[in-house]
Amino acid sequence: MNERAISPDPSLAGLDLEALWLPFTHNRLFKREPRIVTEASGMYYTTGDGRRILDGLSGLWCCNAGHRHPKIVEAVVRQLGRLDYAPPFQTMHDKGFELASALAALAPADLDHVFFANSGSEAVDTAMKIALAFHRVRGEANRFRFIGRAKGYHGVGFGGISVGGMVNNRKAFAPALLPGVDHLPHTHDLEHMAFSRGMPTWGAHLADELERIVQLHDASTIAAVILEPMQGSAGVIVPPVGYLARIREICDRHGILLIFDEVITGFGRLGHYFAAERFGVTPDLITFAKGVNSGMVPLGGAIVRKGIYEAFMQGPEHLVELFHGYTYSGHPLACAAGLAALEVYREEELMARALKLEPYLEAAIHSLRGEPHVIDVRNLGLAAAIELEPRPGGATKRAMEVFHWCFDHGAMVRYTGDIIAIGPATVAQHIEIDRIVELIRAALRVTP
Ligand code: PXG
Ligand code: PLP
Repeated sequence: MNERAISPDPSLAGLDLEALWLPFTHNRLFKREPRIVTEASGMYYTTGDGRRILDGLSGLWCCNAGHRHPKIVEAVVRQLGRLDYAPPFQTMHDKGFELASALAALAPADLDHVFFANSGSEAVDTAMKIALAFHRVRGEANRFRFIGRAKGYHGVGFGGISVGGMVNNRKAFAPALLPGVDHLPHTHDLEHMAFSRGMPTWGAHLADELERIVQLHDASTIAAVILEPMQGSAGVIVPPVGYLARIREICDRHGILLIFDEVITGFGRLGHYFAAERFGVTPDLITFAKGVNSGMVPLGGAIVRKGIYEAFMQGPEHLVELFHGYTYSGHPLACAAGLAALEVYREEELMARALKLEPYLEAAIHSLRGEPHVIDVRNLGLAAAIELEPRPGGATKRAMEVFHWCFDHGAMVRYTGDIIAIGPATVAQHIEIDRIVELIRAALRVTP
């Protein structure tokens, strides 16, 4: 065995860091300077050495009602006292049905059937498989292509990275990507939209690229378009006014399904249960995860239109209609947490609270315009990003240093490339938003 990394944090003395391979992390650098969280409550983490860290990212865009909301904790504990697990294949438990009904009631239009998975990545796999199988059961099996978008993030399954548009997530796996996938251009264009507040007014025409792609491949070969209504992972890229409606219109014209990947945009991030509602554009399938239960227990899934579900409910009744599912599809603890989270969102009016916080966050974050290195500030709902000029010869280093500085001084933010992103929980106070923004400002001023 090699020299082993040991935590320098005194309260975690002797904690061996070596065996764990961290996801999306520079492991060697991390293990030299670890950031280890041991507790959380509301808007704050506590580190192993007892420091309080203000959570500027709702976990990873998931703890939308804050950490360890007592009602959700209580529901999970109560569920654990009743039922730990029941197979979802050929049996099911009460909480799964209750949560599916609640989600169907919240989802727009006739999106009223829910298939459970455990993560956003599985939710995406599920939606893509439903889309393919849907066309097949209707006699259109030649519709096999998916259209994603540059800079898109749809998790890390082979389906998700194929339709995704993040180069680093794809290049090592190129030989195994799905065939027949094409990509729309992204809508990130600083020349035309830098420092936009909310939705940029430029860029709706970029949706017309879909028409060109359809003409290239022929509509009869295309199963679905999958998009994040607002791109989260790539650094909060907000859709231009009118863009999503045009995408919807082109899909309709050609019988192509539209999937909104709402893993980040759902459950309060944009002040609604679904971004579809905020943008007034109804997709055929919605993927969700993260905020559905405020990040408490892994849960994801796909919500589909009535007609999609019904297309499968043909043929002999003793046959399985869709050969897909997970051991933990709709785990009882995850569903109990989901039901409680939905109750918290409703009782505490957290969607309205998010909408009310939005202008405050917008003003605060745009006050960073003019600070060193800042080339763009953008925001929508409770999501915002600051894009930095990359350091010559050291792309991403500036943002990484800002991230580290903020953590060391008491706030968790996110960086991706040279972009700092924040996504506070719906329960954030003004003073907490101020604190996050002031720490970013201070970090920018000391970062070369
Ligand atoms: N779709 C979208 C739109 C996402 O944002 C996934 C799918 C995958 O979900 P899972 O649960 O499999 O991770 C995501 C996840 C970030 C960040 O900081 C974003 C995500 C995950 C981790 C970090 O940008 N999004
Ligand atoms: N691999 C093996 C060997 C399995 O038996 C199973 C499920 O039974 C899986 C993978 C899939 O696991 P999950 O259903 O948790 O996605």
